[in-house]
Amino acid sequence: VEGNEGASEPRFSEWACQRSTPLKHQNDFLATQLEILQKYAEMKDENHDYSRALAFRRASCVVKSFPITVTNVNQLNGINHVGPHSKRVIGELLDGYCDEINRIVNEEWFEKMKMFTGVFGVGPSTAKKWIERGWTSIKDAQESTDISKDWRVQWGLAFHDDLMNPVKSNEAYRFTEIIQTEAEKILPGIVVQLTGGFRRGKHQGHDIDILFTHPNGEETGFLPKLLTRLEKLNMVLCGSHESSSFHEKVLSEDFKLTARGQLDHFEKWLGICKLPKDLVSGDDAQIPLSNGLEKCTEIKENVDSLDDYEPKAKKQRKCHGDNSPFTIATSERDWIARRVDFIMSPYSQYYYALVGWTGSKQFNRDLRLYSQKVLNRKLTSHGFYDFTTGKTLPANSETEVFENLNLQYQHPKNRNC
Ligand code: DGT
Ligand code: MG
Repeated sequence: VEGNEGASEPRFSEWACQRSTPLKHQNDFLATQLEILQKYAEMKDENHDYSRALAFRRASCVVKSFPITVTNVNQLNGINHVGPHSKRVIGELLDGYCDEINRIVNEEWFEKMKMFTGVFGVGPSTAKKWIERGWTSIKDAQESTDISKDWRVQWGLAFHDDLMNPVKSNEAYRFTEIIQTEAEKILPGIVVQLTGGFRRGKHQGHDIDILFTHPNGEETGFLPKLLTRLEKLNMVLCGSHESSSFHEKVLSEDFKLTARGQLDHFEKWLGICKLPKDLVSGDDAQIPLSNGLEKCTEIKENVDSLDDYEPKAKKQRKCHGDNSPFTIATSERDWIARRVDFIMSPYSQYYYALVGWTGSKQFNRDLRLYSQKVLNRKLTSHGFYDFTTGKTLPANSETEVFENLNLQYQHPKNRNC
């Protein structure tokens, strides 16, 4: 631990980015309960301040990386980020009953909020409006004619049954293999990296995040071509392409560290893909990876569902979701809908992007706050900016990102704050 060399008992750092936070740890119950309070505070928050929510998240993060099982709240005395409220809750939980959490988990409003915000494209404010309309189920939203025009919400509702089913890690790996194969055909030398929770060793997640880069800087136009190819393979349901909005200023501009994290400026495609069912349900040992791809090409194209993707379109933003969503019963199709994010990073920013897109969100928040407060530098997924010299520090590996930050390297599996 930094600043404590030679000491027999390493100090428990106040910075999560200086601690190891594995997926499996010994304080799972406490962490889960504190995250209920975080979620509830996030949903209740009318001013988009999130400081209350973040306080619970930081406390959860502490117990996740705490070296021993917490059996007595006094073990947390003097530990930063476990404030009086979190401490009281932990004490009550350890005594066997926390009235505050008990009330929250039994609150109908909270159940509905969790249900509605689970829909792709639906945030707390939309969910609140739906509750105010008296809707009590996803079906109410699906059957309404007065629904958001947002393509994500429309398609999210149409395929909610699929999307609420977590993506498994083997699915994510197999899909990445398909993408790797197709990407390599389009642009030899392209780097294809599965990121997000799966890179941190999670066994399931809500989406598949894939980061691309090209060492020779030949990536321009790649994502539209990849999407065209995936459409030919009938693997695209809907999505939206965003051009890069990066400019030098974003490296140095002031930024707000919110609970929602900070949006980056990479070229990206966010959407819903169709994954062949055998890719989803298949046993690792029995189905060779290539099968998934062959199966895809066999699926009859659904021409009604998609516009041609036009890479040369004048529009900066092309949205497959401009089409009306359709529904097909799960039993009548041989694919499952999955949320997918494709992100393209220039090679010079790649390792910062990799750290950013590997997450966790809380690990990133902490890294960025640490850069700002301790180093007076700005860290984003695009680089690491020094306010005093006005320069950015390059990184040629993930290890170098940590070195630049003067931090001990944390393996992705230990970034599960
Ligand atoms: P999941 O999918 O529920 O298992 O959880 P994660 O950890 O994969 O989270 P996800 O998919 O929302 O995002 C992956 C990581 O990428 C996460 O650490 C935050 C980061 N990220 C997501 N969207 C953005 C964005 O728009 N800008 C930036 N800078 N980072 C983002
Ligand atoms: Mg993810």
